[in-house]
Amino acid sequence: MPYSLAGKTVWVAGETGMVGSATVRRLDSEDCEILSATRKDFDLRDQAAVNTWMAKNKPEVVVVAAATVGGILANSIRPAEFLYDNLLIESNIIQAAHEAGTEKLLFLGSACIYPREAEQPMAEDALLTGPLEPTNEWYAVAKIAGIKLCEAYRKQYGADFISAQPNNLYGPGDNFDLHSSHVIPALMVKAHQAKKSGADSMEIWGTGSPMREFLHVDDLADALIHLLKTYSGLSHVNIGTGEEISIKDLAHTIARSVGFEGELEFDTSKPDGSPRKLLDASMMLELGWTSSITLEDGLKSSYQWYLENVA
Ligand code: GFB
Repeated sequence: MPYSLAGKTVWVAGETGMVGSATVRRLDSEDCEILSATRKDFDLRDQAAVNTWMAKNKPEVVVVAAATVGGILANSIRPAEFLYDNLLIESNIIQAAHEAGTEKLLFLGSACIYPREAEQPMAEDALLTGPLEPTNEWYAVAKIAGIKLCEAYRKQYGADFISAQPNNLYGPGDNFDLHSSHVIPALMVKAHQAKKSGADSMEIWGTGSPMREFLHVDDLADALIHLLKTYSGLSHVNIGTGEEISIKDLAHTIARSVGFEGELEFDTSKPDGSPRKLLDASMMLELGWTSSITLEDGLKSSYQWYLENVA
């Protein structure tokens, strides 16, 4: 049976992050009441604090969009934080939601949960069929634990807890810090700075050959609301666009849209990470959802957001 959000209290954990804020924006057009609790109110790694807030506010719907996240470099140099923070955040929220009688919970995973050598495109059942990509295995292990928590609470307690795996995200609210960002914001900053300084070249990490699938965060938010309303099952669900691009082509596209005309220099001492991670989004398609924001349009509006809010 479809689930109605009408009149429900909804808490998006991580509401100030890129995914959380997009989800809150999307929820504005639903007939529900959005509850708010941010980092200033309490630390999601503190089980007692999460329990207290949940017991008091009793959200009927919870979206777990809070996480310690970052790009390939941040994942490799901060493995303890990526594993510890994420294990605590997801465990605390899921347990507290169970105790508070939350009707529906949606946990956000990541495409890096799948094995490095998984057959492409990667379907949901590729989970735990092989070794992970080493550059982000810590984050992936935490996200796999979150998916399994939802499955376990569903099996043991009959809780309607589901999970979704989006591919590489970008959009308004992204992190543009070169040490911790993902590739799209990083290349926007690099192209922008190279253009401004009149540099001859900009640096791209790795060989440029890895393939990536990028999903605009507003598409993700729309998919999450669709899932909340239409899905109740044990399996996690992939969310992607079905389109992929090499890092080299992405770098050319970003340089063009920013207006940088110099050379691209590939620093092959930096890691490539996963060679390819295209999601099989058939389950979402069967549920009646497809993405609508093209990479070209998404890059344009994200660069505009960067110019207006960060640069
Ligand atoms: O987006 P990204 O950091 O993460 O890197 P992953 C994607 C690709 O872009 C890699 C290359 O091949 C990078 O080497 N790249 C080129 C750059 N230049 C740059 C640059 O200046 N900055 C960055 N960051 N990359 C992430 C995981 O893996 O995937 C996350 O780290 C998450 O945990 C996410 O799971 C979905 O796509 O490699």
